[in-house]
Amino acid sequence: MTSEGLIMRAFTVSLYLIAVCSLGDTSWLSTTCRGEWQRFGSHYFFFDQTQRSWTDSERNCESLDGHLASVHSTEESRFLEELAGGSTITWIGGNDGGRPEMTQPRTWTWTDSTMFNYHEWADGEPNNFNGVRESCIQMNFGDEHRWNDEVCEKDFASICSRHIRTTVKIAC
Ligand SMILES: [Ca+2]
Repeated sequence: MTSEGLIMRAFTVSLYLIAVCSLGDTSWLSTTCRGEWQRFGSHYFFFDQTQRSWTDSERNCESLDGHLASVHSTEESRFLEELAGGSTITWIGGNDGGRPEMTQPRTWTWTDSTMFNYHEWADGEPNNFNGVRESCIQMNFGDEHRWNDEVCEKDFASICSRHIRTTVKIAC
């Protein structure tokens, strides 16, 4: 190859690298474009092993055109349990708003705005353990793999969901 050819080749490679780098952090592409979204009913679900706080997990799901998963039946819960590998403690979208009061009753909501019409708390939960505010819900907790209220700032895996009719920003 001539020196001019080498220069052109280097120029082309540089342009390619600039194009790739200009996309920013593309690590999420591998998690959203490989068919890892699994359908149950009217939603697709995606298990993300990355350890994040509950708030960062919700933000991550929103960046994927969804929310943290809401759960509305035993069947759906078992599906999500299997998706999460059976025993990985995992954030889902339930929270009590982070209000400072510790007393009952606590009002739980889902980040996807669906009704909080189902729950499967582990024995003794939710409990604001040791008097610490635990405003966020995780699944696969304890021997029976049920729900626990936990401190939202702690890092765990998460499950995102999006409605099957949601138009995603990035086509894969
Ligand atoms: Ca708890």
